[in-house]
Amino acid sequence: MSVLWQARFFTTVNRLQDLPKYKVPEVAFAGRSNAGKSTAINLLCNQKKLAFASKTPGRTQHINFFSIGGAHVAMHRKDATRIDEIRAFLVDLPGYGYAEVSGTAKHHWQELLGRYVQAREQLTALVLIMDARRPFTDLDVEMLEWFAPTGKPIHCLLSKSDKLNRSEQADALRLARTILGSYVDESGAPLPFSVQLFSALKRSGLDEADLKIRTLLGLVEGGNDSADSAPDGATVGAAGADADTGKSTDVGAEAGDDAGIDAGIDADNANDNKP
Ligand SMILES: Nc1nc2c(ncn2[C@@H]2O[C@H](COP(=O)(O)OP(=O)(O)OP(=O)(O)O)[C@@H](O)[C@H]2O)c(=O)[nH]1
Ligand SMILES: [Mg+2]
Repeated sequence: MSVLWQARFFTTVNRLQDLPKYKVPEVAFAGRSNAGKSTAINLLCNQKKLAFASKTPGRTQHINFFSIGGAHVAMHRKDATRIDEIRAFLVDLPGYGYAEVSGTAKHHWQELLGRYVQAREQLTALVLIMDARRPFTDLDVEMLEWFAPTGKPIHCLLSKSDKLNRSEQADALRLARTILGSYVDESGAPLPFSVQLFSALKRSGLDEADLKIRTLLGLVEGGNDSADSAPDGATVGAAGADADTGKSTDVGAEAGDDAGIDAGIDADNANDNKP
C-alpha cells in the first residue's frame, strides 16, 4: 500500500488565481492529450475514477488537484478532508496538442499551463507522460524546455509500453535517456531528468513510478509511509516481462483480467494513430 492511495479529489481550477494557496509539495502530470496522464494517476492512487480518464482526447480540461493526507480513504469513509493535515498534492494537467480545441481555448490553456509550471513555487517536480511509441514531440520538448530553467526534476513516463515489444521498449528507453542526458545547466552538469517505461494496462513500472513520485513529494523519508514497498529496482529492466504481449493491438479485452484494480483502462485505439 502506498501513501498515494490516500489521494482524494481536492479542487479543480481554471484560472491561475484560483490555485490552492497551501504550501505543500505538489507534483504535476503533464503530457499530450491522450498520453495517459489521468490513467496513470488512477493507477498510482489505486482508484478507478479519481482522475477522469477517457478515450476522448482533451478530456482533462482543467487543472485538477488531488490531496494526499488529511483524510481516510477507505470504503464507507466520506469524512471531510482536514486541510491542515494535507501533506502533498498530485496535479492532473490538461493535455496539450489536442487539435480540436478551438484557437482561443487552446491559447488560454497553453498560457495557463506555461505559467503554472514556470511560476508555481510549491511545484517540486513534473511527471512528463509521453506515449512510448512517439515520445518527445515538439510540444513535449516545449514543455521540457519551459520547465528546465526552474532546475527542478522531471521524471518521464514512457506510457503505453505494452504497445511495444521488448526490443522496441529498450530502444525507446535508450533514446529517451540520450535525449534527456543532452540537457545540461550552464556549468555543463546534467539536469535532474529521469525516465522509465510505464504501462498502466500491464501495471509495469508502477513500483518505480510510485517510489519516484513519493520521493519527489518528500513522502518517503521519516518512514511515515508505513507500507512503503521496497524499491523495485527491477522495474525498468524487467519491462521485458511484458514483452510477449507487446504486440497486442486490442488491449481493451485484456484490461479487466489483467489489472488487479481496474484502472479504467479502455482500449486505446481510436485516437492512437494521431501524430
Ligand atoms: N494500451 C494502453 N492504453 C492506455 C494506457 N494508459 C492509458 N491508456 C489509454 O489511453 C487513453 C487516454 O488515457 P487518459 O489517461 O485519459 O489520457 P490523458 O493523458 O489524461 O488525456 P487528456 O485528459 O486528454 O489530456 C485511454 O483510452 C486509456 O485507457 C496504457 O498503459 N496502455
Ligand atoms: Mg486526462
